[in-house]
Amino acid sequence: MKVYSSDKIRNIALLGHSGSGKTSLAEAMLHTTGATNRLGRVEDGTTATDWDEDEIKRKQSISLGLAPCEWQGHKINVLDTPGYPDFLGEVIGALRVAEAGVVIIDAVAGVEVGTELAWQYLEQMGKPRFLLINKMDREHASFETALESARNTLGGNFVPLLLPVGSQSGFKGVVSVVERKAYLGKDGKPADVPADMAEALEEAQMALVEAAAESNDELLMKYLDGVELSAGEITAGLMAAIRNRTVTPVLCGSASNELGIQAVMNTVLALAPSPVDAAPFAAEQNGEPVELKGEQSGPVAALVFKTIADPFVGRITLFRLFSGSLHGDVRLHNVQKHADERLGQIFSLRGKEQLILEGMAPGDIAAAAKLSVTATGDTLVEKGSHIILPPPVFPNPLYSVAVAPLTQADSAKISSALNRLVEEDPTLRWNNDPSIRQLILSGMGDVHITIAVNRLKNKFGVNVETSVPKVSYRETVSRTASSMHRHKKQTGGAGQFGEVHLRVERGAEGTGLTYTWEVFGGAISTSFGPSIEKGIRQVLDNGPLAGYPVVDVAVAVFDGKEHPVDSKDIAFQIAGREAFKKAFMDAGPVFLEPIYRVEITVPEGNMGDILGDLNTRRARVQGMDTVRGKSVITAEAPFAELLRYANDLRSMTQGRGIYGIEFLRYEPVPSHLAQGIIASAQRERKEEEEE
Ligand SMILES: Nc1nc2c(ncn2[C@@H]2O[C@H](COP(=O)(O)OP(=O)(O)O)[C@@H](O)[C@H]2O)c(=O)[nH]1
Ligand SMILES: [Mg+2]
Repeated sequence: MKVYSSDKIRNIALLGHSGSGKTSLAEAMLHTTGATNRLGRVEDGTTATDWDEDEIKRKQSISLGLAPCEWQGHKINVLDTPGYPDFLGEVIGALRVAEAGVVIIDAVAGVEVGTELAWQYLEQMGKPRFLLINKMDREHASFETALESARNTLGGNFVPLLLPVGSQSGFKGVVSVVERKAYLGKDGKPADVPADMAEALEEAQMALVEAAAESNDELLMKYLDGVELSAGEITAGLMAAIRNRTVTPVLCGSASNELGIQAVMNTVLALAPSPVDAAPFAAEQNGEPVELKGEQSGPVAALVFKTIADPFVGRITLFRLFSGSLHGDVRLHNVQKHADERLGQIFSLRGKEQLILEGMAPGDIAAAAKLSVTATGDTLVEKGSHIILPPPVFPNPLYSVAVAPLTQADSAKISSALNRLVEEDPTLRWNNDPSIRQLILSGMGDVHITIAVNRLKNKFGVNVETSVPKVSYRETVSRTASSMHRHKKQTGGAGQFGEVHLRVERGAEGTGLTYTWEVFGGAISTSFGPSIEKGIRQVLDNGPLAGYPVVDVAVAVFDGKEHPVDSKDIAFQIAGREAFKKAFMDAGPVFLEPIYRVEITVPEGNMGDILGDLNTRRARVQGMDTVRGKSVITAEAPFAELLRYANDLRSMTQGRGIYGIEFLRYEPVPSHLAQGIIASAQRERKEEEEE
C-alpha cells in the first residue's frame, strides 16, 4: 500500500451496540473504495474484519478489526470494534489510536445500551464523535425517530449532515447538506437534490450554519449581523465544534445495501481531525512530560495498541506511529522492556490480509510480525530516546473462574496456552493461586470467559473444566497469647530435645511475619534462633485455622530450654513450629478477606436498586455522585460478594450499568461467616486426602 502523509490520514473507530452494523459498514467501505471486489456479509462469515473463527461462528465481532480504506487521495484507517460490553478492552485499544469515533445506531432500534456505553467511552476519552443512523432500508426505519432517541438519551447538539432520500424499502441514498447534492444508488452517483427535499435541506443547512457559527465568537457576530458565512468559514467552524465536541454530526445510510457510503466517507474525511489536527501528543521522556509534535522529522515513537497471538497467524503487533517516520527492516528499542526489537516488513493490516508498506508517516497505523518481547501498551523508539507514550488504560478484570485441566496432557500445556491468550487480550488475566490451589482466569464477563475457554480448546487443544473460584483468605490473630512446646525424642540412637516459649500478637498490616528474640540469660543458645524461625515459617503458607496463608503476626521467643547433647536444629524447628501453632490458635485467630473498591456507573433510575443490592453484599458506600447525567457510586465490598457482580449488575440495569474494581486491603471476616469458611476448608482437605 502507498505511503500517505499525516494530513492525508484519518483514524476512525466504529462503535456502538452489537448488531448495529459496524462490521457491515467497514465491509461496505472496503468494497466502495475498491479494496475488495466483493461485498462480504456477516451472515456468511465473509467480512474482512470478522475473520476470526469464533467471530465467523458467532456472527459477531469479538476483537478489533482493521479496514484501511484509500479514498480521495486519503487513507482512512477504519477500526471496527466489537459492541458487546465484555470486549471493552478492544474498544479502549482502538480509541487510544483513533482521532474520532463514529457511533452507529440502527434506524429501527435507535439508541440501545451499547450506544450509551460507546457514547460514555468517547466522552471519557474526549474524542469527537459522529452519529450514523444505519439500516435506513429496514422496515419501520425512521431517521427522525432514531435521531430523537439520540437527542433524548445521549444529549448534545446533533446536527444532520446527511439526510435520507426515501426510507425503508424506498431508501435510495442520501443528500449531503454541506455539498447540497445527492448521492444515490450503490455507486453513489452524484445527483440533484430531489425537489421534495428542498425545504428539509434549507432547514438542515440553517442548523448547520448556526452550529458552525456558534463555535467561535467572531463567526457568531458575523452570523448574527446577517453576514453570509463562506463555505470555508462554515467548514472551519464545524470542524472546531466537532473537535471540542459541542456538535455531533449526524450521518445516515445502509451498510449492507451500500447506500450513502461515499457520502459518509466524504463527510468523515472533510470533518474528522487528522493526526496533524490532533497533535501535539503528550508523552514522557526520562520521567519528564514532553509533547510530541507528530512531525515526520521528529523522534520515532510508536505505541503498540493491540497484539494478535493466533497460533495459526502467528504473533502480529499493531502500532500507531505518533512521531517520526518509519520503514521496515529497522531496529527499534522497546522502552518498557529495555530491549531492542527488530522489525521486519511493516504492513497495513486489512482484516487478516497484510499489505506491505514501504514506509509510514506519523499518525498512520501499521503492523509487524514476529516481534519478540513487545506487548500491548509498549512504546517503540529509536535507541537512546526513551520516549514513553501513555499506554491504553485497560480496566481490571471483573469476572473470574477457576479452570482445572482435564487430563495430564492438558495440564502440561495449560500455562503456555493461557500466556498466549492473555498476550492478545489485556483484559484477560490468569494466575495460579497457591493459597486456594486453583488456576484463576479473569475477564470482563461470562461471555468473555466462555470464548477464552473455547479458544483454549480449539486453538491450543487444552480442555478445562470451570468453576466458581474460591476466595483467597488470609489468617492472622486478634489478641496476644503465649505458649510453649517441648519436643523430646529419646528412642534409640541420638535423641532430640528443644523447648520453646513464645508469644504471638498481631503485626502491622503488610508485615507478614515479624520475628524477635527476647531470650536473655542463655536459656536457649542464640544459634537456635534461626531454627525456631524456620519452624514457624513452615506454618505460614498453610495456616493453623483453615490452611490459608498467615499474615501480619509478630512472634517473640522469650524462653526455652536446651540439652547439651540432644538439642539440635531440627528439634528447635519442630518445637518452634508447634509452639507457634498453639499460641496462634489461642490468640483469637481470624480470617482476613480481600476488600475491593468498586465504582459503579448506572442510570439515575437504577440508583435505589443498586444501593439496596450493595447492602446485601456487606458493602460500605463511600460516595455518590452524578457525572454527565449518570449516578456514580463508590463503595468498598468484600471480594466474596463480587464474584458474579458482572452478571448481577447487568441484569439489574438491563446492561446499562458498568463498574470497575480495584484491590484495597484485607479485612477481618465477620465472625458469623468464619465458621462456614472453616467447615468448607476442612471438607476440601478431607476430599483432597481421599483423592
Ligand atoms: N437491513 C440492514 N441490515 C444491516 C445493515 N447493516 C448491517 N445489517 C445487518 O445487521 C446485522 C449485524 O451487522 P454487523 O455488521 O455484524 O453489526 P455489528 O455488530 O455492529 O458489527 C447483520 O445481519 C447485517 O447484515 C443495513 O444497513 N441494513
Ligand atoms: Mg461487528
